[in-house]
Amino acid sequence: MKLTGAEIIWECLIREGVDVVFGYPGGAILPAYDAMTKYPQVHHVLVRHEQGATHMADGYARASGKVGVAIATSGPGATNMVTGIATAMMDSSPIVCITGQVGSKAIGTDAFQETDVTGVTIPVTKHNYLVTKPDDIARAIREAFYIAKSGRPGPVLVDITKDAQQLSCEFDWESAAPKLPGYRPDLRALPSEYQKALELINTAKRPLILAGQGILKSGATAEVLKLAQNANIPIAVTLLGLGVIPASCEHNLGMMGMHGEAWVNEAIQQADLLIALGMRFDDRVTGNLKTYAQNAKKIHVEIDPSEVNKNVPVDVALIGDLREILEELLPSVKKTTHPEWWATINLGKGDAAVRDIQALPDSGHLYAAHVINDLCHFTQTLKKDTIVVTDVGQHQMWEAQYFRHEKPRSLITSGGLGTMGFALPAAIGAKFACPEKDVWVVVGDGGFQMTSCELATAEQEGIKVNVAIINNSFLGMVRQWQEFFYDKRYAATPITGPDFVKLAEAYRLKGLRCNKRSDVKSTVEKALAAKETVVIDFVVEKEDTVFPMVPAGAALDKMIRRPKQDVMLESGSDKDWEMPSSTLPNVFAEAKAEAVALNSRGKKAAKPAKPAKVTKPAKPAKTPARKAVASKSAKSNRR
Ligand SMILES: Cc1cc2nc3c(=O)[nH]c(=O)nc-3n(C[C@H](O)[C@H](O)[C@H](O)COP(=O)(O)OP(=O)(O)OC[C@H]3O[C@@H](n4cnc5c(N)ncnc54)[C@H](O)[C@@H]3O)c2cc1C
Ligand SMILES: Cc1ncc(C[n+]2csc(CCOP(=O)(O)OP(=O)(O)O)c2C)c(N)n1
Ligand SMILES: [Mg+2]
Repeated sequence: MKLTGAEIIWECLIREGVDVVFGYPGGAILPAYDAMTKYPQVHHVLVRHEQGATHMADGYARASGKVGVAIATSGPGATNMVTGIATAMMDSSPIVCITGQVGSKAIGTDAFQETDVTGVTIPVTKHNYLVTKPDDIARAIREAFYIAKSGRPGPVLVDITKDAQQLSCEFDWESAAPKLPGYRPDLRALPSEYQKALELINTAKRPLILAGQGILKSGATAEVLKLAQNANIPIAVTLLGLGVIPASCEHNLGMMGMHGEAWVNEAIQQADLLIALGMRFDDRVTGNLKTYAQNAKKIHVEIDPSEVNKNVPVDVALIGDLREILEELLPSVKKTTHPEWWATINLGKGDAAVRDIQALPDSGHLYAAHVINDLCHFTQTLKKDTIVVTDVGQHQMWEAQYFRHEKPRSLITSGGLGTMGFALPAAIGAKFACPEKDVWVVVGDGGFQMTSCELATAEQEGIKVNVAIINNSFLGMVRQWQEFFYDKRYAATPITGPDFVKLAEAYRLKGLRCNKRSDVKSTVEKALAAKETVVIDFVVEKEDTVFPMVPAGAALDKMIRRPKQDVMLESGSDKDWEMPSSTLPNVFAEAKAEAVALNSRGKKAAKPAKPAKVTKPAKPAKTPARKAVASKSAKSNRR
């Protein structure tokens, strides 16, 4: 059958099972848009910025497990996609981006809207193609889908010149099957490594599973739980592993890493065996590599050989698909109980385990943790199948700490690139993937302003997502680093914004505001009852801090904990909040000295200094004082 290149694009997408694409038109992609009118079975979502298209495709992919598709024109359209492509790359999300390119004869002439987008995206794509002939379009698209979803998933870009879209050729789907002799996504682990792994698992006294996003990609939740149950092994999860192992699973200790649970990081440092399953030892997870889990042997089960021995040297590497590897291992794993190891871990929880913020008396102030804890509680008691999509910052970490994810794909967040502006468009993509689910956006007042234009996309499409803005009038996570490591000089972190309620209304959507904990429930109920997208401005305490925290470069168990006498939670006064140095645990000073030394000079950490004197900050413009709130019973809310 003879078709134009533009028609072949849509024929291929349909055969790949695509029913929705996210895009924005322009000159070099116009033939493809024109041909689109003949293919009503593919729904096109007109975004407001091409970055939004890539995040929507990414959110769609993460929510559904299928490949998400984004389309844009050449030049600025294509370069606007780069952040979304890099975001997908870092978190192994399968998306295919199709871009128009100037005519093949004009390539290299600095033609109007010409950018070498395959050149630009080499480091942030799993693979990319420049297609200059209609005959090559079908194979490029078929290979793009195959590469995006096989092995370790990732983004693939197909850049198609305008003349390749306009010219015609014979279209034969069958003969355009992928031909990729050098691509080996189906690696198999060596039998000798299985033996070594079994020996370590069956003889370990203090084993710990590190559960990552690879479990989700492999669909291996059941196998991981079986391993944990058979040998009674505790599990620590990464940020991207949240939900992959249910929060209520008795073996699940919680999140590891920079803002993970203190007892989880302590368990990692005390373990004699780490079994890393589909996680890549990110620096947010390991802290200082020189001091990381020094007493532990390490087994790494990983599909991408380039991840093995990259950050953490391991004793055994099982390279291949996690589920297949665990199916092979499980029958030979001995039943054990490890009672002493569990007793040590439970001891480590200590008072930090007591953090039922719901039980705290209402002081009249609203904390982000309240909002997220209550949101989790209300959506779960309503038995709503909910997906939460977070942006990047403090609210992201509070969501990870206080929302209890029970199901895989119930949390979507930008982990590796940490892309502010991700949440709203990714949530729109997730809603297209799962229209039957409630989709909540948890976003900071800073990040929301980066891509809030996509509210118009939600309105035009008539789809509903619920947006919870955690509005602290600060670029909160950066402010927190300034608080700890830059003597509270809040340079460029106080941030204003529009009236978010009026903004929502301007988009013909619903806007709500909540600044009291007692109003959270009714606000959530109102949001759920509305048919349209709802934007809620949760006005929270401005200078709250995410505890615990491992300063960048510090050892994993050198965590900054909420001080025992937390002035913010316990004082009755209304004065500016200041952390008195006398109340700082020594570990704060040690960790801070270590981090500052590593950060500023790239040298070894200096000897732990005396607790640093924390000076009172100059008051930034428009940043009202941190209020002292809550009663003595707030002591139990330590992390
Ligand atoms: C502000 C901020 C703070 C953060 N703080 C923390 C923190 O405190 N704790 C934390 O954990 N993270 C934190 N992160 C996230 C962190 O940066 C990483 O994104 C995250 O730790 C990566 O998790 P992962 O290794 O499980 O997932 P990924 O990065 O997705 O890695 C998954 C691994 O699984 C492998 N894989 C994929 N498919 C398969 C398969 N079929 N079989 C076997 N292997 C497979 C992949 O090759 C990859 O190596 C933070 C991020 C931000 C933005
Ligand atoms: C695109 C982008 N720019 C800058 C950053 C650096 N950064 C990380 S968190 C953060 C602050 C986020 O502020 P906000 O969205 O208000 O969330 P909060 O931390 O206050 O919850 C910044 C600027 C980033 N991650 N992404
Ligand atoms: Mg903020």
